[in-house]
Amino acid sequence: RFSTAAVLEEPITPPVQINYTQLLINGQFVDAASGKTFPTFDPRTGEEIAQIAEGEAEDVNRAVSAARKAFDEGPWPKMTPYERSRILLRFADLVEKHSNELAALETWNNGKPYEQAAKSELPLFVRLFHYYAGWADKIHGLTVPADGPYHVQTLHEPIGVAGQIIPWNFPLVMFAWKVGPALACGNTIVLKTAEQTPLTALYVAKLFHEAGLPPGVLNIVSGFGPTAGASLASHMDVDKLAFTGSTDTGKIVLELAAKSNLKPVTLELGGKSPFIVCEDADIDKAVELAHFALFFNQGQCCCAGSRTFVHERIYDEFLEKSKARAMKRIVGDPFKKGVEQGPQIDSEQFEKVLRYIRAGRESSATLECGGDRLGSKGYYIQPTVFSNVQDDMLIAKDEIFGPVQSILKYKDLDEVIHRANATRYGLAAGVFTKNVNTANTLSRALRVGTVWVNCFDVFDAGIPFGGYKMSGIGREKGIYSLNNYLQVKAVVTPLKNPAW
Ligand code: TXE
Repeated sequence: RFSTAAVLEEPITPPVQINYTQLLINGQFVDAASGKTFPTFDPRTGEEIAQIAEGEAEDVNRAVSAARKAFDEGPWPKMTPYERSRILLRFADLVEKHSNELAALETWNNGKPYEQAAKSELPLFVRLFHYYAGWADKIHGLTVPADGPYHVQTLHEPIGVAGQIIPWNFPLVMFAWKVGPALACGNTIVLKTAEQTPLTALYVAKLFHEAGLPPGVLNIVSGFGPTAGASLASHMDVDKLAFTGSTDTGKIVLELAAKSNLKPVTLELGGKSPFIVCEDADIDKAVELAHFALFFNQGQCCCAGSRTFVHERIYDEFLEKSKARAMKRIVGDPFKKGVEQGPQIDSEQFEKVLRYIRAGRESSATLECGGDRLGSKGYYIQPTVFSNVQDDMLIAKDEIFGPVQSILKYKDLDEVIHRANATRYGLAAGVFTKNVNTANTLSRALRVGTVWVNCFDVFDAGIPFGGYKMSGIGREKGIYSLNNYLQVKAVVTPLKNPAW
């Protein structure tokens, strides 16, 4: 039996109101040029919660013009870095003040547990803005020794208008990863939110203006990918594009950027991250961490530990305990205290996850628990565990993006290194061992952007994040993110001015 806290009860009324549903262009909330709107839904019920202005090409044009003007003429790039830093700090403080409402809005629109949003994601959001506010006045170039009588310096300048496209799994955290460094470097922004989760970005953008952000510096266009998103990616007046989402869409936006004005693109894409449990592991701890690595955020994490590799000698015990842990997972209304898992984001993702579960059932893998929807309303899915998973099965190769754990058996380290790397993705990996040599060997051998040793999903502001291979291009967070939003200019001057 699964622990279902409240799936079958009436949904709890969210303790927040929806105040902002229009596009935010040049510091003003405005309707879409077409007057069109689209519904946004509550994943607990599938019911509409609000109508949102639907931005399309013309709105993207308006937003880019506002951002261009704010960059070329506006006070933003001309402010001192310290003045910009203070606005970022004031904004972070305002978000902190409103974090309960924001967490409620995030849960309502996304379905993630309220406690997770309030206690982990909102504090991380605030921390990210504090972190980047700290960078704003520490960005500087170098003096470079030259082979002649020249004084050579580099200036690190903002790149201009940044287009940013974000997904729905962490709407606020993704906003912070993108907006924080871009603004710290003095850029202006047009941000397109995911069509599933437009609400919290509009709310925080309002707070940004209260904190003193000049109009046009941050513009928010809600809307769909093939219209608003594609217009932004192919816009001739956007100087840089940052995208987080699926690998397939990443390829599309990269092509649009190349075919328009060759704007540089950073991509944070999908993954199929291995979580490697070594022979010497404390099994109970490994079970808990592997469970967290996969099921966190309803399994909707690009870096989810979605291939749990377990050494053959501890496999049987690990499996029994993992199954028991999954069956105890508390699934229910994400507003209810103690709930660990809410609904999937929407019907499309819900159906996709169920399709993969069906593929797993039809393969020779063993369904240990779960395997179906939970309740009859909304997008809840039973925590699901497959054992005897083989590398060539669909569930071991594709990103499922749901609460479906695949457990695979291995014999030795060389074998697991080879199998862990035998994927088109390379975003992250988990390693669980007491042996420092094993930890070092695996950390160096795995072709991924992050290795978490005896921990998982540690997302501090300073830690860079991004993928090898088809998991992306570039790094976000930390010092590495600044380079995405800066141009480097070399200035060369003779040491002695020629005698003219
Ligand atoms: O992603 P899309 P979807 C993975 C995950 C999920 C799958 C599909 O496996 O099941 O992707 O999710 C915008 N031009 N991830 O369909 O389409 C879109 O509006 C420009 C992993 O939601 O990539 C949204 O803002 N933009 C991931 C953003 O791209 C376009 C997080 C992401 O949507 C566009 C989410 C276009 N033609 C899903 N088409 C991660 N890396 O964390 C769509 N978009």
